[in-house]
Amino acid sequence: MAKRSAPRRGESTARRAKKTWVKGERRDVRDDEAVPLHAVAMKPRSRDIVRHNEEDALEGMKGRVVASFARNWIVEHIREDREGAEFYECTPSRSIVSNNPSSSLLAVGDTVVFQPLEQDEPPADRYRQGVILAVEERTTKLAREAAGRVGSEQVIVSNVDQVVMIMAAADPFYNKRLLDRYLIEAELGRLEPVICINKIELMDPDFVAEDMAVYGEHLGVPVLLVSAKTGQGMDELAAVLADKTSVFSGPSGVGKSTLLNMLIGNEIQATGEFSKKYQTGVHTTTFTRLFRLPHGGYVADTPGIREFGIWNVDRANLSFYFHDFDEFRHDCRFPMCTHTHEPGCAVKEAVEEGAIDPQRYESYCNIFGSMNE
Ligand SMILES: Nc1nc2c(ncn2[C@@H]2O[C@H](COP(=O)(O)OP(=O)(O)OP(=O)(O)O)[C@@H](O)[C@H]2O)c(=O)[nH]1
Ligand SMILES: [Mg+2]
Ligand SMILES: [Zn+2]
Repeated sequence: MAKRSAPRRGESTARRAKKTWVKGERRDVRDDEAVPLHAVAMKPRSRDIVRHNEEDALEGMKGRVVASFARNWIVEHIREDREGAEFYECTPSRSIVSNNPSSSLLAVGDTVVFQPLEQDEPPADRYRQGVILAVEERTTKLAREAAGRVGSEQVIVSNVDQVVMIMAAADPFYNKRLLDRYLIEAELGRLEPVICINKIELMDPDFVAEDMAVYGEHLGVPVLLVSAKTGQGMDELAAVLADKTSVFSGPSGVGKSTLLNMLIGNEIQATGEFSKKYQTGVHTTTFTRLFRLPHGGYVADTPGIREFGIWNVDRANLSFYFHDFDEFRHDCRFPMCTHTHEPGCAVKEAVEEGAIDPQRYESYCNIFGSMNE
C-alpha cells in the first residue's frame, strides 16, 4: 500500500509544498504588524480567471508584489520594455501554488504569476484587477516569528539585497539588543545588513560612533550616521542604496518614511501614480510598500516593529550567529559549550578581558534565555 506521504506521480513539488501551508487560524493583530492577516488567513474569492491558455493555468503574467493594501496585493507587471509601471490589484487564486512552504503565503517583494480579470475599464481611482496563481521561491527574506503563531514564520519582505536597520540617535533612543536580533535574521534571510542611525543632530555623533564601534569594526557591518533633518549623511545613505533592493526596518518613529521621502524627493510624483492612489498618512506606516528610487534601486518602507521573534535558530546554534565569538569558541573546554555556565569557556574569558563586547554577550545570554531548552 502506498504511503500517504509519498508524492503522487506527476504531482509537482510546488503542489505538494502547498499542502504544508499553515492556514486560517485567527489571531490578534497588533498595530506593528508588518504583514496583514490575510497573508496567512486568506479567503480567496471565486472569480472567473481569464485563461489565455486553457491547457496550462499557470500561463500568466509575471509580476512583483509591491504593496499590500486592504485585502489586495498590489502587483507591478514586470515588462520587457520597462517603460512605465503597470499595477494590478490582486487577490490569491483558490488554487494558488507556492514554492515557500510553512511561510507567509504572500509578501511584498514576491515574484508572482498572475492573470488579469476580464473586466470593464476600472474606475479612475482603481487599478485593474487580477488573480495571483503562483508564488515563486524567495531568494532572500526578512522574516520573524509570526505573532501569536509559534513556529510559524512571517515574511516582512522578500527578494531584497539588504536590510537597512534604522534606529534614531534619540527620540526614541536606539536599541542595540534589537540590532543584535536583526543581525541574526539578516543572516538567516541571506540579507546584507546595514545600520543607519538617524536624527544624529540630536546627539554627539562621536559618542554614537564610539558606541556603535563593535558593529563597524568587529562585525564589519556598515554604520551610517544620518539626519533627515539636516541632510547629514544622506549622500552616503543614497550611495549604499544605489542600484540595490533594500528594506528599511526598525522601531516606529525613528524616521524610516521621512528618510525615504527625502531620498525620493521631488521624484515622488514620477514614481507613483501609485503614491497618489494609495496615500496614507505621511507618517506612521501601516503597510509595507516598495518604492523605486529615482537614480536606480528600490526601497521597501515597512511599519515600525517593537519586537523580533527569532525564527529558525535554537540554543545549540545561536552562538554561530555571533561572529564576534568566532575566534574564541574553539578554545572552550567543552566542544558543545553554550558559553553560559560551563567552566573553561573561552568566550566568557574573552568577555572578561574586553575582547568581546560585554553588551553583545549580554544580548546573546538574553536571546539564549528566551529560547526553549
Ligand atoms: N529631529 C529629527 N526628527 C526626525 C528626523 N527624521 C525624522 N524625524 C521625525 O521623526 C518622526 C517620525 O518619523 P517617521 O518617518 O514617521 O518615522 P517611521 O520610522 O517611518 O515611523 P513608523 O512609520 O511608525 O514606523 C517625525 O515627526 C519626523 O519628522 C531627524 O533626522 N531629526
Ligand atoms: Mg513610516
Ligand atoms: Zn564557551
